[in-house]
Parts: sequence; structure tokens; C-alpha cells
Amino acid sequence: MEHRLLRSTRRRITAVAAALTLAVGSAAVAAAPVQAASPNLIVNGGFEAGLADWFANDGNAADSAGLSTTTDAYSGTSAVLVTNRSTTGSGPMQNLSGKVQAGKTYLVTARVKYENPNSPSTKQFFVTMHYGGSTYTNLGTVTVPRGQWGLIQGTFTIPAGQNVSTARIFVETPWTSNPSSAPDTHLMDFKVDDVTLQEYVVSKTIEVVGKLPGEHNPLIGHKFGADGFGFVHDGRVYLYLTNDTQGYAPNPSTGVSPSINYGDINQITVISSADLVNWTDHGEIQVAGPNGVAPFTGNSWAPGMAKKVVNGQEKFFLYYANGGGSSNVITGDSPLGPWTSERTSALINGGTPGAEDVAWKFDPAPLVDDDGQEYLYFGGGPASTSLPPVERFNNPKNLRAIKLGDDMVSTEGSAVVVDAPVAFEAGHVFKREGKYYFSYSSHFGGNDFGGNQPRVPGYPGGGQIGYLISDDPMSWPKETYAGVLFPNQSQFFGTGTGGNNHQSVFEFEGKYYFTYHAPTLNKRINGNTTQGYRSPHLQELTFNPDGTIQQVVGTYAGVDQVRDFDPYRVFEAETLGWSKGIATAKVDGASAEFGTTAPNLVVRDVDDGDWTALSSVDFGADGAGRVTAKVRALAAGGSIEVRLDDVAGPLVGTIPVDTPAGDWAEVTADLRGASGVHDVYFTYRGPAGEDLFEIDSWAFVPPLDLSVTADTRCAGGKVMVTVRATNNEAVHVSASVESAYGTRPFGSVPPGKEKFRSFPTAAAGVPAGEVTVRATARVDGEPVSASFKASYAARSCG
Ligand SMILES: [Ca+2]
Ligand SMILES: [Ca+2]
Ligand SMILES: [Ca+2]
Repeated sequence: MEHRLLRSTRRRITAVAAALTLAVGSAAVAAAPVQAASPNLIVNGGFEAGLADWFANDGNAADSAGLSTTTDAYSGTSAVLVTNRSTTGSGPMQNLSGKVQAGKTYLVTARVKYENPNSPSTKQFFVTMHYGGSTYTNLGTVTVPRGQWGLIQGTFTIPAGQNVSTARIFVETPWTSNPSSAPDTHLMDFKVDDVTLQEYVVSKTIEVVGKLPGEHNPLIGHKFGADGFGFVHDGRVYLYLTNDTQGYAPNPSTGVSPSINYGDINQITVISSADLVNWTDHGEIQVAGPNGVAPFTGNSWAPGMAKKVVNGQEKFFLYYANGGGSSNVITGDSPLGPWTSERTSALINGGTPGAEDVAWKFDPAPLVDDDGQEYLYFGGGPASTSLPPVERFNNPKNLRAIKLGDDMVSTEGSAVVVDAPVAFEAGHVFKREGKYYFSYSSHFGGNDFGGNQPRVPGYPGGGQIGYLISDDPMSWPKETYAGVLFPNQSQFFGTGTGGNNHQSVFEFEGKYYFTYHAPTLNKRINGNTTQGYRSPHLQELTFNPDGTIQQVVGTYAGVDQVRDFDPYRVFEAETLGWSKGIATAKVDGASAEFGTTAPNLVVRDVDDGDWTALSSVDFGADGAGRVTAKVRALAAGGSIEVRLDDVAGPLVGTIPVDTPAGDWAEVTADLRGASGVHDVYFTYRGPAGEDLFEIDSWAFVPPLDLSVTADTRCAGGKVMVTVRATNNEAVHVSASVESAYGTRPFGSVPPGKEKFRSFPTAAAGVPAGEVTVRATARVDGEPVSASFKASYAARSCG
């Protein structure tokens, strides 16, 4: 009797937990991710081998039942029928000794059905673990209508230290002390089929196409990222993002993750692009937490970036919110690091002069002005209760501006109020034509802002981006309010995409762009019930003649690609226009494209049918001759199809991935028909269910392999442009070079040899320029031509 009581207590608790798991997940079973499954630990779970490996539960002397096979199966041709049950625990059982481990998490499923017309119209069933002795745990449950197959489903973690040497699972009905008093209610016959027990492995890989081919928002489809801050440096746009993917943990059965928990986030994600459509994933910076660059901070939200020459050295400063309580900054040698902390305590905190009344000392956004003066904008959260309610709502005075020291890692003087109407968070400033623009996100009302107060006409509604225009970066009275820059994203992206927002503005090659976020990838994974995982978006910003901004319309189309992609170089495989089913991971070693100190990632979780694609690649009129990839094979029989314009478009080459498993190697394929401008799809092929390979980088090469370099030198006070061409082919190549200072033949260049030409310019100084080398040869009897460009820097010989 005693052990029965123990069992009953334990059972009730775990049954509630299992029911909650089911309630969260049951709506989205259809969205279950496709991934390499962990093996089923149950032998003969479908009873297609009869009763092999099954027996009736005999854990207690009172337990007994008859097992037989039935052709009334859920799947296949056979299931088990349980009859003559003496206890509620009497059901089919299988031994798990040696198969499960303490501390690990498992997913259990089973199909059950009962038909007794004298039984209740619905009945609850359990899959239960009997570890031994009196230790029983319910693993999963379902309440099923009479006459229908129901699905028992549950996840569970075996407690650390649990002895599993005699672990067994069985299917049963809810325990009661005297079941024989109502056998139709408690001891009915039932059928079981398709019992599975798998280790529960959480994969963050996004299996849906999150960014649709042809569309440019969200910017990436393989991970999340919020609070984007756009930063332009050396011809690229870098976007710094709150790493929303950090706590993402989709249930392997349902594909649904628990809702976002900002407290999990202590990393910042970096992506960059030279064309605003193909984005390179630079991975995550471990900013905060015990192993962070600044371990005295716990979170890293809402990044902001600035650069400045300090003591003759160009440095990069990454500001971030340490939760709601403070803000901090780390210092980089480049936009991609490496990163160090110059501080040992937060930059903005309760001791910052002028910030005493700011509830949330977060969302730091830097501005380095044309005159070199540095500013930081920050703050947000509930308005001071010392303000009258109407003012708390309309002019909460919760945002601040403060000067930064010349070192960028200290503040100067006292913070001043930015009196942004209905302000909540996300202050940001940019400068255009001598005017300063402050944008911010508005609050959603409630008691923090004085309750239900009349909104001043024209002031922002809840969760909108408003903006102010000022002549002075430290003066933001409410009269500088200029309107709503962007309504809530749910107006454009619909159900499930509401919530907060956070914006930035950057100028790139003469145009202005607006960054914002929306949980559009989350919506593509889970439908209209999203869990708050946000994705970065871009739209172009258009100004009126009076300097005000036209309200931004959010679209999946996004912004135009500003230049075609240059394939004739080594570039990272983690450069993605669009993708399906892949993930990325940081690896040791340098980036082939971004240098020895930049992080390098690889494309991983490559299954048969997964793909990555690049938008608008310019192969030139001569086309590409070959493509090489740096790959690490993980299984035999993989290959990469190179296709144009569509995942099923014209095949221009197939790269066999036939190198030894586990080693990095270069693989290559000749290409036919890859000329002009096309989207390029790399479609991954190999045995189904296998993790095929990882990819580090790509390089396309022209039909002829020449190395061409251009330079300048001084001769007699005049500039000479010099051009060097090396023939890497096994045949003679005929070549000539065109420059701004004339065209000269190289003549025939023998295999492996180098030729040199110089162009007198007759000028003491020349601007930067480019030369073109045109080459022809006969390869395998076929005439082949290719052209190569090389650039040189400006030169003065005065
Ligand atoms: Ca079956
Ligand atoms: Ca995959
Ligand atoms: Ca790489």
C-alpha cells in the first residue's frame, strides 16, 4: 500500500507537466521540423514483428494482462491488444536497461485506442517509466475519444543520479485503488501501436525558407536578430543585432520554441553586406556573461556602433544595454573585432549625472559628429511618478543625451532630457545636411505612463517609431517632434508580428536606409502564433524638400540590391542571399575573405535538398570556367549542384564532395553556361538522413586562370602604371592590357610564366584606377577567352 501512495503522488505531478507540454505544442504538430532523427530506442515499437520484445507489466504481484496481436493497426499490419487487465498498470511493457541515461532528455510517443461500448466516452492513457522499486514516472499522456486512435506524446528528463539499470516503460490507464469495482471504467481492453522513445536533441536549425527567393526582407532566413544598428565602413554595411537565436529552443516534435527570454541573451550577432541583399554571417560576439568580453555585465541587448581615431589609431566602439539597468561599451580593432573591454564597470548606470530619473538606462546609441564631438543617446522605461499623469503619458522625459569623452568609453558632464512624445525606448540619432534626427520607439500605455490619458493629437500611437529634428545634438525640446517615421510593423506584416521595435538609420552610397525588426521569420516557422523571435529588415528612407521624412512602408520586398555580386574571388560560404535548412557555426582559424583576426563561420546541417543562394551574381560576358569550394565531408556520396536563377534552374556544374570524411579539402567542378548576371543556387545532394558536409568558402574562376595585378611607381617625377600578368594555365595564353593610358599587348605568355607592362602617364599624380587584361587561348582544342580587372591606388610623384 505504501508504495502505491508514493506512485500516486509522483504520477499526479508528472501528469500535469506532461499535459502542459502537450497543450503548448499540440496546435503545431504539422510544422514539425525535418531533421536527422535520433534512433528509436524501442524495439519492435510498431508490433510488425508480433509481440517480440514486449511483455505484460509485472512490476507488482497484482499486475497481469494478456497480450496478443491485432490487425487493427494504427500503421502497418499489426498492433498489440491488451486484455484481461488486473490493475490499471497492466499494459504492454518493454525493458530499457542499458538504453537510457540519467540526465538526458527524451521524447516518447505512442498510439492508443479503446473500444469497449460500456467504457466512458473518453479515457486518459499514460506512457510510464518504472525505474525499479516504487519509482514510477509518467512520461506522456493523452485523453482519447472511444473508438479513435490517440497520440500519447511527452518529453522528460531522467533525473541526474537516477538508477536506470532496471528502467522499463509501459502503457497504462490512471491509477485507482480499487479498479475492479468498475472494470469498464478502469480495466478496459486497449490497443497500442507505434511506440517511440528518442533522445530529445534540440536543433536551432530553421528548416523553412525564412527569406523567400526574390524578396530582401527579412535580411537573413537562417537565424533571428533584433534591434539592428546599421554601420558603414569601407564599402560595407555592418548590422549589429541582439542575438534572439540564443534562447531559441524549438521542441523537436512540434517545432515550437518557448517564448523569447531576453534574460538569456548575452551575445551580439554581426552580419555584413556590400550590396544589401547578400549578407555574410560573422557569428556572435560573446559580449557579456562570465566568458564575455565585459564579464562585469550580464546581458547584451540593442547594440550601437561608432568608430573614431583615438591616439592615431582607428578604433571601433560597440555599445550595448546590460539589461535594463545600465549600458556599456567594448572596443574593437575592426568592425569584426577582436574585442576588448577598456572598462571594468558599466559606462551608464545609476551614478551617471542627469540619468537619475531614467528607469531603464539602456539602448545606448552613439553619434560621432563631423567636428569630432561624441554623443551617446540612451534611456527608456516608465515615466517618473513625480510628473502629472497626462505628462507621464505624452511627455515621459525618459530618454537622454550625454557627451562622450574623446576616448569614447567615458561620459562628460550631465545627461540632458530628450523630450520625445510618448517615448518608450530605442533612441537613435543621425545627421543629414546639418540637421540632427532623433528617432525612438513609443510606449504602449499602461500604469507606467499614468494610465489611460488623452493622447496629444499627432503624437505616436503604441509601438511606433517617432522622430524629432534639431539643429543641436544636445537640445531636444518637445517642439522638435516631427511625426511618426514608422507605424508598428504589424500594420505591414500582420497577425503575430506586433510588439516592440528598434530602429537605426545609415547612409550608404548616397542613399539613406532605415533598419527595424519584425518577427517575420518566426511567423514563417510557426504561423500567426509567434514566440517573439525578431528578424532584421531594411527599407529605404526618403526625405521631403523641407527635410522631413516620408513615413516608411514595411515590405517583404525590402531594398534594391546596390551592386551585382562579384564571384571571382574567395568569399565566405556563409554569405547568403537566400537559404533553406542550413545553419552556421563559428570555426577556428582565419576568414579567407575578411582576414586573420575576423571570425570565420561555416555552413552546416546540410541535408539532401537543402540549399543556399546568392542574388544577382555577375559572371561577365565570358562566364565562369570553374567553381571551387572548401568543404568538410561528413558522409559519402555528397555533391553540390550549381544552378542558375532557381533552386531547380539550369544546372551549370556539379561539384562532387568525395574527399575523406572529417577533413577540410578543396573540391571543384567545371562550369558550362554560367555567364551574364544570375542568381546562383548551390543545391546540396546526398543520402537522405545523413549530415552531408560543411562548407567554408567558395571561389569562382574565369575560363582562363591568370593572376593580374596593377601598381604605380615614380620615374623622373612622373607616374608609371604597371601591370603584371601570370599565366597559371598549362597552355600558352595570348593577352593584352587596357588602361586609361593606352592599350598594350602582352603577346603570348607561356605556361607558368609572368609578363610585365608599364604605361607612362606623363603626369606627376594620377587618381586610383583600374586596368583590364583580355586573354585568349585554346584549351582542349576549344577557343576560350577571359578578361581580368586589377585596380591601383592614387599616386603622387611630386
Ligand atoms: Ca503497427
Ligand atoms: Ca538541414
Ligand atoms: Ca567561412
